Amino acid sequence: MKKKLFKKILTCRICASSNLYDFLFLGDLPIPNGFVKKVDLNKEEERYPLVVTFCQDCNLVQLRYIVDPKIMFDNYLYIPSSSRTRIEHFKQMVQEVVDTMNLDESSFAVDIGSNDGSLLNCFKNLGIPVLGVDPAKNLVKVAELNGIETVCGYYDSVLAKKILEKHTNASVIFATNVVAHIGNLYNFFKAVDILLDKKGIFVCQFPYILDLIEQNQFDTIYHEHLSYFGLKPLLEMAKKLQIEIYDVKRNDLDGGSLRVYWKKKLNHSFRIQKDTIERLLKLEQEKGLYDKQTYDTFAKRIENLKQKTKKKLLELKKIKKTIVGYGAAAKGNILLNYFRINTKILDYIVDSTPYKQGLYTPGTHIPIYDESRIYQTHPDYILILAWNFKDEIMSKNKRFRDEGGKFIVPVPQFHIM
Ligand code: DWN
Repeated sequence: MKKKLFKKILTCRICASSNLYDFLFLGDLPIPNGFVKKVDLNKEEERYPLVVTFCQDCNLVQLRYIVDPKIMFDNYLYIPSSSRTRIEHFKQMVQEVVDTMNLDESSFAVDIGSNDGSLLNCFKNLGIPVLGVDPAKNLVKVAELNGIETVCGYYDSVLAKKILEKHTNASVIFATNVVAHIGNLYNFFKAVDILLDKKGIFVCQFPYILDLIEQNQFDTIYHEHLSYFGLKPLLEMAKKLQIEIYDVKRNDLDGGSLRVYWKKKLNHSFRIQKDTIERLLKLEQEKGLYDKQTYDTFAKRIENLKQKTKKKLLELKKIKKTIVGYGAAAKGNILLNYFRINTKILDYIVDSTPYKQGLYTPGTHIPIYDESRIYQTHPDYILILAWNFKDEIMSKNKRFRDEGGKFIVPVPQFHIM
């Protein structure tokens, strides 16, 4: 019998409550980074249910069905260095931490989910020793070629102890766009505590649920992201940990992210920013993040967005306009599958990631080319699937607009520019 590659959760990942309320079903979809080779186009792709549930006790929004991480992360095609905006963001984030912590050659920076080493490279350029941790074997090789020492594996207490056999405790640990991917949060945070120096800090950043809901960012909901965090459930979890949150900051990356700063509970060198934390909790409450009705309304808005977008794209096709996609992002693949957009609507997608070029999008089988193809075929419209980088994409393709082309941004609303 075929092994089951996903499991259903019955209780909340943070508070163990079974008081879960399912509010959104995006379909049985292939994994969002499961790009397909030409030779495999006729093979049936594995599909997994994408159901989102809301814990009515601690208010964590999370996926109902969990896909085996090995299927998603052992070989990974996404790299952060494909966007200048993201690299710039990393540089600023690292500089801020280096300055506030007075880090130098005697410090030690660790990045969990270090991918191709892009973030650690910012530390390395400042002469600060680094170590990456990532489960993707292909990307660990890339990082090592970039001169970033990287341990291949899923970060947990066992791995943290193994790292300590060879390295000192970390002055700073980063996890950007990682905690949402973690199934066993308690084990993960315990592992952070194990590796962290007693004066060190842990910085995690993830797309913020408040922005997700307000900006209709339904396409950032996919199998890789098991949790969609607000501050409240994180504070709930922190009660059971040896580390605690001392500050939080919102920023614009990925359509709106929350950066959370942690320290050991016994470390009194940082003041807990109580007012900032209280203010954000109040905002979450006011915006209805602790109320299941907010999520029901969101689900209805997404269904409307689907109908409206599909209608507008079909109208353009009816008058013989050519449309292509920009950015074979994971989120793009969710949008394409949920909206049922295939090669009848999009001729192709361009993407700057060399590993994605020559492949086809999961489920919808749209071919992926490098960005120069736009100027070979001159489409009428570009649908920006990587809408989080719309400014970067539009500014580097000024020529496309100058030549009469138009951009379509699908989120938060279908919008032609
Ligand atoms: O957490 C996650 C985030 C950070 O990255 C993941 N689980 C997976 C991944 O999600 P994504 O694929 O939706 O990420 P991005 O960074 O929004 O993807 C942008 C895509 O667009 C990349 O494939 C690169 C591409 N791109 C491009 O072709 N030209 C991007 C820019 C800015 C460009 O100019």
